Amino acid sequence: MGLNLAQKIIKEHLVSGEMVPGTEISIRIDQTLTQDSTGTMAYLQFEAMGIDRVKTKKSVAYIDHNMLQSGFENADDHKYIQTVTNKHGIYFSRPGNGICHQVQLERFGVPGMTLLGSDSHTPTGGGLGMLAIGAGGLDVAVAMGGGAYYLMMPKVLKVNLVGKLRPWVTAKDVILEVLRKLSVKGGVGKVVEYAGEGVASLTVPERATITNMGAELGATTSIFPSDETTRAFLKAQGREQDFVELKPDADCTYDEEITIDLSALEPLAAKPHSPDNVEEVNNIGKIKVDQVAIGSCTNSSFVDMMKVAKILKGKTVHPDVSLVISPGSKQVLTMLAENGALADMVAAGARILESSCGPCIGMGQSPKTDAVSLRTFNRNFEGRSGTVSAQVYLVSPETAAVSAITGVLTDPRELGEAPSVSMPSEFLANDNMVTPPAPEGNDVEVVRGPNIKPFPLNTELPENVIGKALIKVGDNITTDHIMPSNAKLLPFRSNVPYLSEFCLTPCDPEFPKRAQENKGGFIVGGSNYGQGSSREHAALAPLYLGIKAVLAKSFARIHMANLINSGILPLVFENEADYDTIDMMDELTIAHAQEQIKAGDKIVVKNLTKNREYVTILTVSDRQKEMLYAGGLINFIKKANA
Ligand code: MIC
Ligand code: SF4
Repeated sequence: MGLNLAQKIIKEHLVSGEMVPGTEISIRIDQTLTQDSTGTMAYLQFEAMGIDRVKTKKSVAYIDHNMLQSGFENADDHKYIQTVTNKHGIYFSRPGNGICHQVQLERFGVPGMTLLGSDSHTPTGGGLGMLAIGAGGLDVAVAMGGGAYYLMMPKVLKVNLVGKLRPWVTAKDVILEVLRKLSVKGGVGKVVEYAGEGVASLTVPERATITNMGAELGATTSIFPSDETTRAFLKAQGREQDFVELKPDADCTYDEEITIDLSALEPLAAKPHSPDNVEEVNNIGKIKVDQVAIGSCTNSSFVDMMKVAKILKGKTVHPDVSLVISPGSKQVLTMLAENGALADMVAAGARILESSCGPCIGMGQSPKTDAVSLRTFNRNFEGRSGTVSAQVYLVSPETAAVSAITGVLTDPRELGEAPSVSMPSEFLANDNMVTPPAPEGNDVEVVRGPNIKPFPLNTELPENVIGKALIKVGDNITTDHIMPSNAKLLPFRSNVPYLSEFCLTPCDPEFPKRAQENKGGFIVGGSNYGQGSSREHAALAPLYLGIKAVLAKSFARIHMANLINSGILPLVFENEADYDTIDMMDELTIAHAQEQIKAGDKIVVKNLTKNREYVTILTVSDRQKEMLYAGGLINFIKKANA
């Protein structure tokens, strides 16, 4: 029987395991990417492994998140990353060169290759036909050292695209529709593979918008075939030699399938506070808008920006709206500057930000109290904008630009004829802001400023795991709750002791203090615990606070892997109703933890306060069990090399 595209690439890269969904496999990684807010940890961990040079085909370190430089901390991190990458054979994309996913797509992505990135939106590369997966920094560090990447063999869900998008309806609306259908949990354990006659009508950046937001489905990754459209994109980037055609076998099968009729879609918006809370813009109505933010790794391509510029040309942004625009890369920004589109944006009153993540991760531009903010980004979790009371809606660049002019949420079709922008036959390809590594790294001195603190290490799993339930939270807790990131905290990504003081504070400001006073304990969570980003700080800060296990109804993929890498037990209630019987400060115990883990996947947790027993499931491989005994991946590697 034939293979679908995801299976083909996995087969080609398989190092261990059988391609049976739900069982552990490992794959060879061709390319890696890091960004600065997860990168410092990843490189500290890489250094701890004692490997001289990276062993991948290409590894790139981007500086794109942590750009405000409101103190020395960010700049310290940048210098550390610049020097450590220079030493160890990694390309360095300087601040100003653009958002990692946009630049990787433009300049480095290769169809059919595997890409592992320390950022959850790494699947953007799926728009080029890559198997591009987001992971914690430690997994990326291991991959840079030539180690395989371990994951559960995913199921493959086919999204059959039929028809063609109508004017003003965009790739963003496609992925919002998929999110509406499948929810933020609908992709867990799956690769989302796009197929069908509708694929051909979508450009590579449009495909990338769709695969980018596959992260919001909780999917392992998302992927499009590589076809003549892909060839044309690579050719326009001066990289036709990187093209290979890739498609599923004609007789392949899929584990699941849904169909999206592109021609039936309308402009959509994800309403506060979840990317799957989707409704037609028209139905939501003309709510007053205070801020419009256009950019992010989802929607900051050249064509997106050109459409925005055409909509804004000759108009003025509504007096009650602040419009900010961040073009995704130096390539995009330079092209807009050269063809005059940038002038049209500025003349209309747009505030131009540098090519970086910016407001998407709360690095500036937090809206006013109770503001309605329309964003072309991918996440609208409560508080992520930096303003807890803000109401963030996720929309297409077209809906955003039109609404910026009218001052109310507006279905862009009201503007009349849609702007026509075609893909350029040649992009401005200039990699002068990517510094190649030193040919020999031995003499390079790695610069570590005072903000760079060692990362915390766990200790071996104790015989009995004992502690209190230090916090109990509900469903869909995001990594933005567990380890908030904003302009005040992002500069401390290489300082876990400081960050830990803010761990889970959006849920309960007293949590860090309580954890410290009790010398650690347990976290109790609902379903999809840890959804969102790849930041392993959401595991490292709890580790620093002495958290030994998280009991939840279910976990998000990357966070669960990060917990295991940190030696924290991710336990799933066999009976969800047990969740209701635990209260904060209940005394919990896992007796003979190692023996229980060795014996199978059922772990009994005793609630001494309530005199109850909970059966929990620990879905881990034998390799991960060893990691848990050792107290995390680094200790496991050290033990193996001793
Ligand atoms: C995000 O969009 O949440 C981030 C910031 O890019 C994160 C990475 C991080 O926390 O540094 C992600 O998506 O993985
Ligand atoms: Fe940056 Fe936002 Fe993309 Fe994360 S989602 S990589 S913060 S632009």
